Amino acid sequence: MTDVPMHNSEIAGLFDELADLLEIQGANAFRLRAYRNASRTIGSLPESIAELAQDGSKALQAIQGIGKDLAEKIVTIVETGELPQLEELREQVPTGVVMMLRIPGIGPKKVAAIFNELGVTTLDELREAAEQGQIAKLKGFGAKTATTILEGLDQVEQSAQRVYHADARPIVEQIVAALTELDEVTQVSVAGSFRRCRETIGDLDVLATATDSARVMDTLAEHPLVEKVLARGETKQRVRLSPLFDGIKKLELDLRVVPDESYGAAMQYFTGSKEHNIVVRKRAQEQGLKVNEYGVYRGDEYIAGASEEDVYAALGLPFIAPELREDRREFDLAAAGTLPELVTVDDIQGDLHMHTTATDGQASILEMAEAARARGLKYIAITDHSKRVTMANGLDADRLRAHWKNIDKARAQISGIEILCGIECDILEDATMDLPDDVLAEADWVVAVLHYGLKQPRDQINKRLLNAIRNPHVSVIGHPSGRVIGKRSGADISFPEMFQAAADHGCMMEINAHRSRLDLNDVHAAAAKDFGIPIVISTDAHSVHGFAELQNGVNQARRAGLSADDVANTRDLSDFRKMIR
Ligand code: DGT
Ligand code: CA
Ligand code: CA
Repeated sequence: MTDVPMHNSEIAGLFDELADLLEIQGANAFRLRAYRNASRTIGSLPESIAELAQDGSKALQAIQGIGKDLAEKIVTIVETGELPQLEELREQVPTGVVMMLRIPGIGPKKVAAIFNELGVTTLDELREAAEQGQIAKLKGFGAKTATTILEGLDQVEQSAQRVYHADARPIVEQIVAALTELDEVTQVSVAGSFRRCRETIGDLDVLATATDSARVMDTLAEHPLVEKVLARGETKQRVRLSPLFDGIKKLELDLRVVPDESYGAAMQYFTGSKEHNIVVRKRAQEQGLKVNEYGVYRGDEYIAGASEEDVYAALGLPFIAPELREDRREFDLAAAGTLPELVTVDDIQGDLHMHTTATDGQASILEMAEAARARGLKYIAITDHSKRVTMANGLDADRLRAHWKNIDKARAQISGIEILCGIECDILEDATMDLPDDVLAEADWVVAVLHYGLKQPRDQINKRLLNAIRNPHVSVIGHPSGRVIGKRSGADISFPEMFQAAADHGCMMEINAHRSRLDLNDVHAAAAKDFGIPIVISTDAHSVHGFAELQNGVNQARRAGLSADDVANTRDLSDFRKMIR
């Protein structure tokens, strides 16, 4: 058994959990902030904290924001896999109570009141208490809070079960790599929703072909990321993985070892989606064929199954990219011979949404540009926040103009990458822009966004978006819905109206690539393409590591059926500039 060091994200998750638990217990804000900042720092560091910790707590203290106390805690975590203080808190505060923190609009103080005064310890009990009017009666709560809780509960219960695709990726990659190394293994692949690149993953599905299936299953069972074997058969195993981030989400993984001649059929079957497979099976039946996870058959005769291409070909279909397999329009496109060649991350030449230390980013203009260039990008737009976002030290007109001067200076200091002077400008609640038109007119690139008042009625949301779209200085609508996956639903938008206006006025639409946003989503991005609106995939990077999010946005674009041509920032800068109105 190899010793895989703890992921930074796992360690970060423990500090988040610590802060949550302490907050419910009413700990002072200063301590909480220290733990939350530590979590953020650790989560965004490129080097392995676990490896640094092997040199002792002194090495860790060299990291900005990590003091003696934190450093010692990290060493304990890395050496023992746990933190005694956290174990104690977990015993004092039930998991169900911690989960209440995820209900939008319900902070730790309210959670503490629910726990201490009503003795409510699970989400089910909370629902009951809200439905029976006990919540509304609590001091400082009222009927409105009870409603907020009931609405939020549905969301929390769903999201608690699912993990962001990008969070699952490093985990499943390690496991696949460990299995691939075995001599007895010939092929390993991930199937299921992970392969289809859904924005969240319920569980992982891994397929392998091997000369010795017991050896494959033993290896998985002993993998450091596997916490428990839940079930094991001759060729099938289900395991629970170590907690990912917050001690709540534990991914489970199904491993299936299949014969060579069934590998393609199994990949096809277990990649899904269920809805896609139903159509595939119906198609087979219409041709007098049968398709299952073992192969394609005519009567008892095996026709195909070794590769997915063979399986689709046997049914008279071209290969359909996994991202498109949702029974949306993939079969129509296949029939018409117009399945798109999907955009890839290598097609992307520019990143048009990012932050620097001028507002809430962690790196300077030049550092961001260097990091972008190192990733092969040819141009970026620096888009710091406008003044309404006081929390992020948003820029007013004077500071913005000074910032743009600094961008000009940075431009002169770096070659091989172009930097556009941009701004992420809030569309205010009253539907005006946060900065005057004469300022916006000076920008190379304006990302207009909703941050506040997301819960306004549809009419007002529409008015805000349409005003922004009609503003000739606005280049793109950033994260249009404002949702945070599993945590906050987006604004109530009339998408057809918004897209029609964007198409009429030459305003682009963003797919924000951050794992928790992915906004536009797949369905809406496909609709935007139908309107002929150029899509921009941008990372919204807040540090030099943020560029890695690009893959998530590209995944979402692929699920929307976008080709490189549909994505504006696949063009070189001169062609891209021509597309900015
Ligand atoms: P998830 O895990 O909720 O994110 O979504 P999936 O799509 O990975 O679903 P999962 O893990 O339940 O099953 C993996 C694939 O196996 C699924 O996409 C299609 C296939 N599959 C599973 N159960 C059925 C079934 O009852 N009928 C059909 N046709 N296919 C199934
Ligand atoms: Ca799955
Ligand atoms: Ca599964």
